[in-house]
Amino acid sequence: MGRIHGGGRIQGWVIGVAQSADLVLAASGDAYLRAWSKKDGALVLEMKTPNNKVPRTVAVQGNLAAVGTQQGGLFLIDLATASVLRLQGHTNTVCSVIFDGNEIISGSFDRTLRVWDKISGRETLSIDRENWIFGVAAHENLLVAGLGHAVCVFDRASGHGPRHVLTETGTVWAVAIDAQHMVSGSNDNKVRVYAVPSFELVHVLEGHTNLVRSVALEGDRIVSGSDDKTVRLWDARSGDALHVLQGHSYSVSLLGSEIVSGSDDKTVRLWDAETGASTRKLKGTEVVRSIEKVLGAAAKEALKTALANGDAAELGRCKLMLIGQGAAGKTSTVRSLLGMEPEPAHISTVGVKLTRTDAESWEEIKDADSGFERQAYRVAALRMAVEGPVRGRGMANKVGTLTRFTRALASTIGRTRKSGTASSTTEERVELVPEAEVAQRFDVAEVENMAGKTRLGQKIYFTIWDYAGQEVFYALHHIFLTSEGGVYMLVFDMQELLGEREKALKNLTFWLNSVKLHAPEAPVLLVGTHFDQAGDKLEAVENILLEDLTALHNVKLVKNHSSKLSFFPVDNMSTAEDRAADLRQAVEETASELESVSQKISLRWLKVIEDLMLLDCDYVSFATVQELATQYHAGDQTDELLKFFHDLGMVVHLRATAILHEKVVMKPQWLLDKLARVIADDMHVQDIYYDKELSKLELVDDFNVLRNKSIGTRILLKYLWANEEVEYLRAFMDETMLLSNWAFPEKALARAHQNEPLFLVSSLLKNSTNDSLSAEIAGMDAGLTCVLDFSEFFLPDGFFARLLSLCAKHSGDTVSRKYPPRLAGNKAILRFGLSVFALEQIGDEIWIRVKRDSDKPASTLKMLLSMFQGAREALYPNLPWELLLQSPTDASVLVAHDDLEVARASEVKSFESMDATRVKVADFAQFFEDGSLLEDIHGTTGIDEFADMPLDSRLQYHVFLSHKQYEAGDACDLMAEKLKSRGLEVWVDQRTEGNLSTTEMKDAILASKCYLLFLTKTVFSSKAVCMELATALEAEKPILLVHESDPNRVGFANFSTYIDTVPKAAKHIFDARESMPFQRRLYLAEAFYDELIRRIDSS
Ligand SMILES: Nc1nc2c(ncn2[C@@H]2O[C@H](COP(=O)(O)OP(=O)(O)OP(=O)(O)O)[C@@H](O)[C@H]2O)c(=O)[nH]1
Ligand SMILES: [Mg+2]
Repeated sequence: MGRIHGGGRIQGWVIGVAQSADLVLAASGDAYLRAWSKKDGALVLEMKTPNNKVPRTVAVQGNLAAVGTQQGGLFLIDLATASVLRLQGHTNTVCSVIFDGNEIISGSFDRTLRVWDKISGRETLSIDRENWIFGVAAHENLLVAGLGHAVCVFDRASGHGPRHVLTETGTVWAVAIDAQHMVSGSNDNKVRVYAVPSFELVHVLEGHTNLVRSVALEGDRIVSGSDDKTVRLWDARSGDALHVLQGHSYSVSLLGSEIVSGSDDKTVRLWDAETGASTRKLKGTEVVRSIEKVLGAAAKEALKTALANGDAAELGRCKLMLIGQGAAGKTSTVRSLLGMEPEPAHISTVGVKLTRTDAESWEEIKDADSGFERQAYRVAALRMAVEGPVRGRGMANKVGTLTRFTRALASTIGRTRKSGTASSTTEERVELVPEAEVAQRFDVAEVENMAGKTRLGQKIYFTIWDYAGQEVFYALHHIFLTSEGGVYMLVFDMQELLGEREKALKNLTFWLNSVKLHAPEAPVLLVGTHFDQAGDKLEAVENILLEDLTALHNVKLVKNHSSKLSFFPVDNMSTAEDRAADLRQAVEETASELESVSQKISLRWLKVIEDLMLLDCDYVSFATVQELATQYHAGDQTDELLKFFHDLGMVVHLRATAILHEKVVMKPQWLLDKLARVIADDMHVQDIYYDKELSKLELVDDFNVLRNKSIGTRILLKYLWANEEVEYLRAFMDETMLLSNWAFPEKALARAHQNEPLFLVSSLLKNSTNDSLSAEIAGMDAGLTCVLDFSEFFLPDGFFARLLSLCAKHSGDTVSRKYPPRLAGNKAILRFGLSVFALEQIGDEIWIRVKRDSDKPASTLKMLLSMFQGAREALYPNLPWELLLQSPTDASVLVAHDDLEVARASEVKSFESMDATRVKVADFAQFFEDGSLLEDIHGTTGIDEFADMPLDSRLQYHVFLSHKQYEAGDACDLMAEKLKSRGLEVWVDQRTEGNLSTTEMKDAILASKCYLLFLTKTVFSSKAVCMELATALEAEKPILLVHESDPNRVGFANFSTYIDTVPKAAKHIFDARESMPFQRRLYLAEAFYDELIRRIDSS
C-alpha cells in the first residue's frame, strides 16, 4: 500500500533547520524548503527554493522565513502565501541567515555580512571582510561573525570594528549570542563559550569527534550539531555535557525545550531538550494540511484576493492513460510507477480505476489535497507584494521604499486599492508583478531539470487512468480518450508479442488506432511488461515493433532514449521501488512539454473543480457547479468551465438537451458501471440473470428480449440502473448513439409490458446473424448503391451499430407502428417513408443499397449520407472515409464520388476511374437527381415544393428574422435561403449590427406577417435585437422562437439563459409556444422547415 501523503519525500541532506512556536522548517539538498506544523507533524508547505539552488541556511520568525542559497540567493518568504521577495546583494553562497527584531542578518562566501530591513527588504549595512563568513549572530548593538579562524564582534549601528577578535584553532563554522553568552563551533571539533559583554573565554566544550557545524543557544542551554553524527546538549554556565543525541548531525535549532536537527539521512528530528529523547521524525511524506490552518487568516486573505482579482494559474494537472489488452500488465505497471509491491495475481480491472499522484513522489495521494491551495497562494504571492494598512502621510516614505523595493525585484505595475471599510488615510497597496517578471523572479531559466514541472516550475499532479480492456468501454472512447491534457501508455506483454505475434500486433494496432483517432496529438509511450522473462529479447521486440507495427506511423511516440528503444521494458515483478524509474522520468519529461499542463486558467476555475472533487460525488447538478462558480465570481462562466474540463476529460458534461446539460458526471466509473449493466459482457449478464430481484419484478422476459433482440423496456432500464438517474442515462445513451427509441411492438414481451416505452440498444446486436436477412439483401434489386470506404484508416468498432441506432430512430412508420427495421450485427434493411434500403458492413466498408422501386432514391441516399456525416462528426471527427458510387449500369464499376464531381464540374462526358476503366458520367445521373449528394449544411434542397402561402396585400414579408449577427448570422442566412427556396418572402438583416436605420427596421417589421427571434447566448445584449423585439411586441406581431441547438457553436446556451436575460417587458414570449431547436443537418432540417413554415402560415 502507498503511504498516505501528498508531499514529496526529502531527497537531499537537511542542511538547515529552524523553528517557531508553530512550525518546523527544513532546507535540504534537493533544493526544497518544507514546513511542518509542530503540533501534529503535518506537512504544510513544500516549495522549491525560488532560484532552484541548494539552500544552505534557513531562519523563521512568525510567518516569515529567510532562506540563503548557493549563488547568492537570499529570499524572504511569507509562509502563509509562499510569496517570495528576493534580497539582492550577495554574490556567492549565503551560509548563514538570522532574524533579529526587524532586521535580517546574513553572511556569505562573498566575504560580506549584510543587514537588511525586514519590512522594506532594503540593505542597511554591509561589512566587507577578507574571509568567508560561515556563521552570523546578533544581539542588541552587537554583530558577530565567524571569520576564518576567528570570531569577530562588530558595532551594529556603524558596522565599525571589529571590537573583538577572538582567535580560535579551527575555522569557525557557527556562532550564537545572547545577553550572557556567546558560543562558537569550529572545525577543531570544539564548542567555545565566551562571556558577554566581556568576551572572555569561559568554557571549551569537548566531546564532538568531528567538526561542529552549528550551535544554538537559549538561556543556559547550548546545543551543537556535528559531522560526528551527534547532537550535544550542554549547560552554558557549568560547561557540563547534558545529553548526547545519537544519529543526527549538522544543523540544529533550539527553542524552549525543543531541539530540531537536520541530517544527511534526509530527515528532520525533534527532540526533548530536557530528556534528550527523540520525539518525532519528519521525512516530507507526512499528511498534508493547509498552512492556512496553522497560520490562520493571512493565507485565506491572499487566496481571496487572488480569486477576486481573477488571477490565472497553471493547470498543472495531467492525465496518464494506461491502455492495452486485458492482462497486458496495466495495473501492474501502475503499481511499479507508484513503487508498490508487485501483485502476482491477475485481478482484472473493471471499468477504469483512477489514482492520483504527483511527479516528485510518485506515491498515491489519498487525501483530498492536490496542491491547489499552495498553488493558489503561490499565484497570489507571485503577483502581489502587499503591505498592510499604511496610515497617514508620515508613511509616504515607506510606501516609496516598498515600491522601489518591489521594482528592484521586477518592474512592477503599481495599483493602489482603497480597502472597503478603511478611512481615507488607510489604504492597501497592491503591487502586481507582470507575468513575464514572475518567471524572471523565479529564475526558471536556471532550472536545469524541468521534468515533472510546469513551465513556471510547479510540480505536475497526475491522475492515472488504469483502463480495463473491456469492450463496453470502447463505446465511450470518444468521451474518455481525450486529445488534450494526457499522456498515453500503451502496455503490452513482451512475451505475448514474441509468442503470438499476429494477435499481439492486432491488439496493439487497435489501441494505436484508437489513440490516433481520438487523441491524434497525444504523446504515446509503449511499455513492454514481463522484462523478467523477456529481458534478453529486447532487440527482437524492437524489431517486431519497428518492422511489423505499421500503425505506429503518425503516432507521437515517446522513445526510450537512454536504452535506444522504441519502448520501455519493465519488470513488474521486481520488488525494487524504482523499477519504473525510466518510465517515470519519461512521463515527467513528456508531461512537462504538454501545452495543456502549463496552460494558464483562471484560479476561479481551478477552485471550482477542486471543490467539486472534494465533494467526492459520482455526479452533481449543473446548479451545484453554478453555485460554486458564483461563489468564486465565475457564475457566468459555468458552461465554459465545464466544457473546458470536459474536453480535458476531468468531468463529463454533455449539453445537447436540458436533461444532459443539467448533470455533471464527476466519476467516469459511475457511468461505466451503469452502461455495463445494459451493454453487459457475459460476466455481468450472469450476475443480472441470476439476480432474485429480476424474477421478483417479472423482468426475466424483458431481459431475454434485451439480450436476444437488443430491445429493452423502460421498466427494465429502471431495474438495471437501480432507479437512479434513469432519464439522464437514457439521454446519455441516446446522445452517444448507444440507444434509440423503438417504436414498434415487441411480441416476445409479457402482455403487461407490451405498452412500455421500448429502446433499441444496437451494440448488443454485434455478433448476431440473421440468414433470411442476409439472403434478402443478397437478392435485393438495388437501384442505387454506394460504399463508404474507411480503409484509408479503419472502421472503428461500434460505428456501424451507432449508424443502425440512428437510422432506427427515423425508420419505419412510427405512427402505425409498421415496418420495423430488420437488424443483425452487420446488416440491416430499413425503411424511410416509401424508400427501402439496406446497410451492410463488410470489412472496412459500409455498403448502402437503395431498393430500385424506392421513392426518390437519390434523396434517400443524400439524407443517409447527411446522417452518417453527422454521426461521424460527433464521434470521430478525424475519421477519414471515401464515398464510392456503384455504376447503375455495371455493378462491377465503383467510382470515387469526388472524381465524379470533378468530371461533372468540367462537363466532360467520360473519365478514367480508379481501376482504369472508362466511365461515362451520364451513367451516374440518377445519383444527382436531388442535386449534389454531399451537400448538406450549406446547400439547398430542390425548389419543387413552393409553399403557396398567401400574403396580405398590405404586407411584404412572411417573416422577419431577428438575430445577433455574430452568433447566428450564418444560421439565419441559411434559414432565409431555405425559406425563400420554398417561396416565402423573408426579411433578414445582412448588415452588421448598428448599421441599420431604425425606421428601415421598423418598416420591415410592420411589413412582416410574423417576427422570428433566433435565440443565442447573448442575443439580448444586442440593442438592435431588443429594439426589434420591442417593435414587434408593440405592433402585436406573432412571435416565433428558434434557438441554437448545437452545443459546439458560439451561440449555444442553456435555455434558462434566455429566460434569465430577456428584457422584462418581453418575458411572456416564452409562455406562448415552445422554441424550435435549429437544425442544420439535412435529415433533421426537412422536418424543421416543414414545422417552421406551418407555424409561419398559422400565425
Ligand atoms: N512475470 C511478470 N508478470 C507480470 C508482469 N506484469 C504483469 N504481470 C502479471 O500479469 C498479470 C496481469 O497483470 P495486470 O497488471 O493485472 O494486467 P492488466 O493489464 O491490468 O489487466 P486487466 O485489468 O484485466 O485489463 C498479473 O498476474 C501480473 O502479475 C511482469 O512484468 N512480469
Ligand atoms: Mg488492470
